Amino acid sequence: MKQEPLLNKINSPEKLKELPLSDLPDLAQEIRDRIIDVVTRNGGHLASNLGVVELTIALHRVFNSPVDQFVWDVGHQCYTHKILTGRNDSFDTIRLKNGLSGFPKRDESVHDIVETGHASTSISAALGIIVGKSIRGEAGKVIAVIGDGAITGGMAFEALNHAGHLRKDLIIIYNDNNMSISRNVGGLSSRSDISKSSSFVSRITATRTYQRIRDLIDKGLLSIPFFGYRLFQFVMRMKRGVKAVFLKETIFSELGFEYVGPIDGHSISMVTKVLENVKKLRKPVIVHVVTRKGKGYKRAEENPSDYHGVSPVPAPGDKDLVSKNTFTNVFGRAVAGLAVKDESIVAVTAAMEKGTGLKQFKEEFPDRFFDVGIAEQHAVTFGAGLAAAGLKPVVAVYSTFMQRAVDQLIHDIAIPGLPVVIAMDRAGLVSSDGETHQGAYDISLFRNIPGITILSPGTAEEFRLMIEYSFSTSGPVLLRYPKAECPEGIAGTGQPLIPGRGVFITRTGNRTLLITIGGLVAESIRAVDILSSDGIDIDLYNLRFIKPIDDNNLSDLLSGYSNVILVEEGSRKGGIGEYIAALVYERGLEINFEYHGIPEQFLPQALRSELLELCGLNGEGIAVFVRRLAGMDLSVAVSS
Ligand SMILES: Cc1ncc(C[n+]2csc(CCOP(=O)(O)OP(=O)(O)O)c2C)c(N)n1
Repeated sequence: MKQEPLLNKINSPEKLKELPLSDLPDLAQEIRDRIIDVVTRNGGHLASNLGVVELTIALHRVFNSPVDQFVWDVGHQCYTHKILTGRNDSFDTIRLKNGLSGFPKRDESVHDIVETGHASTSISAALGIIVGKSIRGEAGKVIAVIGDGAITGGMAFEALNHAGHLRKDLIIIYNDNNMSISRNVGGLSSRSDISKSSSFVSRITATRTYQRIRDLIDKGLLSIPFFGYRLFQFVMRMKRGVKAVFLKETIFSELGFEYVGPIDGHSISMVTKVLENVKKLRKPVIVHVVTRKGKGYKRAEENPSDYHGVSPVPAPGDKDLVSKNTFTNVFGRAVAGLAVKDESIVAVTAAMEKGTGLKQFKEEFPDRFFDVGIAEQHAVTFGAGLAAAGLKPVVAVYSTFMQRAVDQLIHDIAIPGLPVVIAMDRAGLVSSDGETHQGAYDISLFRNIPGITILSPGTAEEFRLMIEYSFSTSGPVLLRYPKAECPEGIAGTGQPLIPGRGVFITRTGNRTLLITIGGLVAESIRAVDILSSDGIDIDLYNLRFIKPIDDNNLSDLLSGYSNVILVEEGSRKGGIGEYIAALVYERGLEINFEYHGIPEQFLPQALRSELLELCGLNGEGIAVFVRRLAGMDLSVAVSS
């Protein structure tokens, strides 16, 4: 008879604790199967989640969530945590519209304490919580789980430094799988096979003498159940001595942390025993856990980078998910093409080589390609340095992660006027990742910075022109484009760029004008077609430049219309529409002007097509805006 799945019995961490130790490997297998099944359908972070199944089981066995609190860095590896904290039944809705979030969400569960999505925040947040608990006299441990990728972010170092100083009993689980999305960058990352490693953490623990002593004391310690804690403390002191004598101090010890590890993160019993001892320490501690990204799913183990995040199965007709001609691909090919002719072009990414389309560039120009780790601030200022040295850097970054580097853009690039190209992918509405990943704010954050140019392509030919233009300009240029199919062959969009000016896509000489830009060019053309099939003709103008805008040219153009509607795929507040509304006011233009963008709210997860619909920014929605504003004039235009 088929046994009832163990998962059916577990709707809380308490239930998990009731399972005998011997059932845990089977439970881990059930969780893995569940994750693989759902994520291959819905999309999501596959390899990262498969790597922490045992670790998460051990964490929930040893600690008492929600009295003890977990802070997951990035939060992309929280699927087992969600399954074990009462969300297995709804797990198959993960990342879908109105479904479970792919990241921790406070309003989803009391077990999700901190909301995340961006990397390297966990230690800061966890430290704040433990300080808060101690001031309020509340019980409970705080455990930050951070990967070797996320720990490369500057914030993590800032927090480590502070945490070591405060000496609160913060526990940091350092999940070391040697991978960020691509192979990890830098001296702090290490290899699972520690004996072969040349990295910092492994180097210090890889000498034979150290290994032997460490093995001996670890085994001795862990096999004594009752005296474990006393012995553990003694061993800690000894290990410190061993390290001090043989290996100097580790960077973590230097910062004031007790350092434990590395231990096998797939051994539930080993992790459990270590955590039980660590739990009793009254000082900051780092537990170095070695895991395998993609564990248990051969394809993901062999190719963790491709399986870091997988796309959902595309809905019929969802071109954004199946198209090979995305904005990202057009960007990657064009930059690599220009770099053949111009040896001063160099490319920088902050751990998003594939996502930003720089793979081809890396393969063709390995010496001119730089992955700086999850370090957007550094990437931008590093780009400034490259430009100051006479090179032409392009820093490719997602719009949402560029939020990290506002000051670096102002202080290091814009004030000195350095020719750095910032290519912002995923600008606008972003599928499935929810609030933290929407590219809604770059226009309002950056448009007011003096001396920069911001361009947004609507088609492939326009994009190529803009990339070429960016590298030939003497100052900073930002490009913004969505994760979407990139249309090609649209009238007008191949015309040469004139600074501050756009181009007409349709011009029939009537009284209503639709202004569009970037990812909304395709949707606006659909709106024009929808209206035209009802016998309504409007003009369509593609702005091309978000900044600068040639005010005189634009106000002359606007004054030829009665009704003007602008649509933009960015925050409506502080966006291009507001800028043009001020222009209309200042110039005293007597037109009906209306603008639409992303409303002032954090948009939840859904597909880009669903989000466009929600904001009224798809073809149908834009047609509705036009009819509403220009209704009377449209009927006049039609009848005349
Ligand atoms: C600020 C920021 N930049 C980039 C990303 C994209 N990102 C998500 S997960 C990830 C890799 C994280 O690597 P690691 O912490 O080692 O976790 P793993 O997936 O290997 O378990 C990256 C770069 C992000 N979430 N936040």
